Amino acid sequence: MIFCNAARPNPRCLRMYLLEKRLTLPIREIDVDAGENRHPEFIQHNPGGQVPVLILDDGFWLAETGAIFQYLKEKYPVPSLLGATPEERAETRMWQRRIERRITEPLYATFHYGPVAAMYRNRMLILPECVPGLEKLVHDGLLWLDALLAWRTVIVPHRFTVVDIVLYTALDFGSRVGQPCDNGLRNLHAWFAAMDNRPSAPVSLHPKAAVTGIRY
Ligand SMILES: N[C@@H](CCC(=O)N[C@@H](CS)C(=O)NCC(=O)O)C(=O)O
Repeated sequence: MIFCNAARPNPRCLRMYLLEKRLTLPIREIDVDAGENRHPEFIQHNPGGQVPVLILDDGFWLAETGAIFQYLKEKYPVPSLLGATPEERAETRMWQRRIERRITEPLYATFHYGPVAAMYRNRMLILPECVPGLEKLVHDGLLWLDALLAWRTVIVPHRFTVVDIVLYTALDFGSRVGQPCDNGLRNLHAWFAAMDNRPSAPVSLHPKAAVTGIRY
């Protein structure tokens, strides 16, 4: 297996997952700034044109963090950051989808359509006019989550899961690219501080983070 890595938040999410699972994989660095992930040889294997990708031993390119988490959980079941039973895994997937739909996907789209629109214009459809609405969506999602976190310390009740990693890496990134969390969201900030204290949080940062100051 080879992990196609980059200085970006979704690859960081996979790095943190691997650290929590105590797994080490050979790494191939992809230069996303230079558009290496959009070259024909990359696209031919991964039409989504994005990172991370896991190149499996049979040569298949597996993209999408959710699919990669699932695959690695099946290969290396313990510790399971998805759940120990079919019910727990389904519950984790349910929360992951909610967090992606309400928070992380609009947060990343705000980044693509805003500060880096010029770099991404020839890669994807850029809709700058959507930024104000997307920002409202993210805020609404965070408000919703803040209320839920009054009753628990992790997103999926009673279990630290991959969903905490998905949200933490997105919000940490957002904090440095013009999307800080509202200070009034106290439960969310307490949850974030606990995530930030996990040993995997600093170790999962890409070496480029020390140069750019961006948390990816
Ligand atoms: N849904 C995908 C999202 C992956 C994604 O957004 N990757 C970004 C980096 S965080 C990327 O490759 N951006 C560069 C590009 O689109 O050219 C996943 O979960 O893996």
